[in-house]
Amino acid sequence: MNPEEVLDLKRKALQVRKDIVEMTYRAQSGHQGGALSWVEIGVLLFFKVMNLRREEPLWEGRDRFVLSKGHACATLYSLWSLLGWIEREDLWRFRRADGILQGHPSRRKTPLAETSTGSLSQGTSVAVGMALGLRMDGRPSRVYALISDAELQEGQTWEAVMLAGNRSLSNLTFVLDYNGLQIEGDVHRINDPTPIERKFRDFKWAVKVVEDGHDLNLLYEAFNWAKGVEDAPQLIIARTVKGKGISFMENRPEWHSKVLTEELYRKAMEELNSTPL
Ligand SMILES: Cc1ncc(C[n+]2csc(CCOP(=O)(O)OP(=O)(O)O)c2C)c(N)n1
Ligand SMILES: [Mg+2]
Repeated sequence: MNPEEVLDLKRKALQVRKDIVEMTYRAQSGHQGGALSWVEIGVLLFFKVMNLRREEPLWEGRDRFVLSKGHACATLYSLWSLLGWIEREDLWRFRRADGILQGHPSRRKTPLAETSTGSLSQGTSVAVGMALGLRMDGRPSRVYALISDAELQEGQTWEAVMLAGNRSLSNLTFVLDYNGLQIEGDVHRINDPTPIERKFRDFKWAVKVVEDGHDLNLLYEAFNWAKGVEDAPQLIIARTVKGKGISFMENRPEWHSKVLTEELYRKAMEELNSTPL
């Protein structure tokens, strides 16, 4: 990517972070930490990596995106708005019964959600099913799913991973948002999912680690690598920071989901407004 392109994506990432704060402040609820940790991954996927048509969001040939960690949907909604697929006004009805943007992506409310998610790990199986179906139909579309580290503690994840590996689903990429935290704290202390790389390789996946999951160039390299793998599904392990971008939220488990007071809302916005690009 050239430097202007990177700068443009960084600007978008900053806007997404502001939207997350604005949405969760207005709703007085929502999940900030896990939304902030996949901002760069999301911006890159939707603006650079996935084969999409801005003017035709439901184009049949599109790549599919499954937000398996559905609670982190504020990021996804902001991305849809930046693509022009929903109105900015929709964002301000986040988590309200009269809006389309529920607390977890709901296909009943909008077909932009490729599938409803929220119950952790269910998205992994849906993504595998989608990839299998697309391949059976001879379609070139790829499937990307964003998964969380706590989802590795769910049995369903491994059922999905085993099938994808056995079917050599090379049109499937999982991105692991490896922020090391779940609601109660450190995932490694609560129920350690490591060694993650070795487990996936044993299930016949190709694996790549991105040491800084907020570095757009490193992530882009990994996505390009994934597209080139011809005989296996791919896992990109992106090391991220939960709450990234807002100092008092970074690496703080309580900011998994917390009410933003007016004072903290202002503090968060001030920080974002003075973030250098
Ligand atoms: C099956 C299931 N169990 C419990 C929950 C409640 N829950 C929501 S988020 C979460 C864990 C958050 O940690 P992680 O999945 O790692 O997400 P991230 O750190 O990326 O926010 C839990 C237990 C759920 N949504 N689904
Ligand atoms: Mg986590």
